[in-house]
Amino acid sequence: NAVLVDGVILNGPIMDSKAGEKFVEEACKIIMEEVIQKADDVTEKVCEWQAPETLKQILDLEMRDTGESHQKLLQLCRDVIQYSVKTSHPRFFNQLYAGIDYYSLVARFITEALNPSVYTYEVSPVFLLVEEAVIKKMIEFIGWEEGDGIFNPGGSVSNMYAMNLARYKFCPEIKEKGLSGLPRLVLFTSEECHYSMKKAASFLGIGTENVYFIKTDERGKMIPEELEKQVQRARKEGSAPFLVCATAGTTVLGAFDPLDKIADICEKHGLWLHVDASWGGSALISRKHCRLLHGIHRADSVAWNPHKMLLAGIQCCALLVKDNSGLLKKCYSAKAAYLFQQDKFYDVSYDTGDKSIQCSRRPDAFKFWLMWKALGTTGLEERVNRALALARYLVEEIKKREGFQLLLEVSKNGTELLLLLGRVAPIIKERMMKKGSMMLGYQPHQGKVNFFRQVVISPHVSREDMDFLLDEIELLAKD
Ligand code: ABU
Repeated sequence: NAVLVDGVILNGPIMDSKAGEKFVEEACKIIMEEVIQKADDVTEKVCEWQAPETLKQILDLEMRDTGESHQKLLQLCRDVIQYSVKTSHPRFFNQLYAGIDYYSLVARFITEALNPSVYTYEVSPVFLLVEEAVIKKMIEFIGWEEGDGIFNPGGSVSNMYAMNLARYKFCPEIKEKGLSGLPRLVLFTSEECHYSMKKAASFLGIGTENVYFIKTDERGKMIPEELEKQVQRARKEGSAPFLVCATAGTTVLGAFDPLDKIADICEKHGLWLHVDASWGGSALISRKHCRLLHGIHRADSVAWNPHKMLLAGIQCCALLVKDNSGLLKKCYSAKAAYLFQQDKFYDVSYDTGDKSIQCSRRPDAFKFWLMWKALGTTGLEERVNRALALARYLVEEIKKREGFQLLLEVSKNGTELLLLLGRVAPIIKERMMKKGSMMLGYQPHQGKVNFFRQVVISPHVSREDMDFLLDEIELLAKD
């Protein structure tokens, strides 16, 4: 008595649950053995470098008409892990994220298994409440009495949200009328800002020429007097300044702009102050280092990524907004009737998804919440303090070591030796990757030749890893 519809038998499920469960179990065992248990093992390689053409052969990327056996799939899982970069390795220093936090990892396993989308209370009751609680706590650390916020896929997106929100506040009619008829809008940010500023200006139709880059001092901090001059210049040109974006923790130098002085200028000229604290925001958790962000409570919006210094797992990025009168929702809502019905049986103010430019959205706040519950604020604070103390240790070691120089002490007018040294960094990088001993990023910057940017985050990193880093650079560059 099989039921056939369009030639398809509909009796019983098409999926073999028992086999599926077994596959998950075996794959989890591989994850446990190959990733989690090896996370703090410095005898393991950070990466097993292969050229793209070779890797294509190794991985068997072809998708065929017939499915592969579980045995083959488990081997593929092993291969994927083997040839992927181990960002949890204590010697992965390449980006502004690193290491492993076991609690946020479990939170990610839970959300991957539950597969929720955070837009309405009816499908995400727990995760919506968790997001609300986390945003409230982050707002507390910024120093606002109240506020609003939303978790986004990346700091770049948070910055774009803020830019659009500032513009909406400046000219709310833009939501319906669009860009035509608007004056030339201008925003200000430092020449050390994240490149997402340019992307957002271009994407939002503001135009990259209307981003005025403010000069920075020798440490990479925005010079407030230069900001004042540029705001006046924009006004003289007849354009309409509407936003200043300060940075708390610049991407390359890690500089913190002087927020209090910048806030004074914003107040004087009636400009929205956004702080891109994607990198440095986590210093707010540390009583010792929160002074780096002194004045942040005067910002109108803040981007803060706990996936960076706090290890909440990519991606975990919040845009926080001081306004608590519903500006975020007014700016972004589209009131889709099929999703955000107003006559539901529960309090629809918990259907917060319409504040987002996304529809489907991941429950990113949950991994931060579970980690915060596990470690407490003091555990998070310890994480920040240790990372900064290790960075301090490295600075002192570099000062002592012959053949090494701190970037801030290198002159801008490259001598021949410096230019030659600039060619060494890519060679050292190639050698470290092929050996798999560590990963560290290099870049040229504002007229200075290639140098290494050392990022310290993971609690698995110790003083010995800092010593190793310097010894290994010396070893790799000895010829
Ligand atoms: N905002 C992303 C930073 C990427 C990096 O430099 O590691």
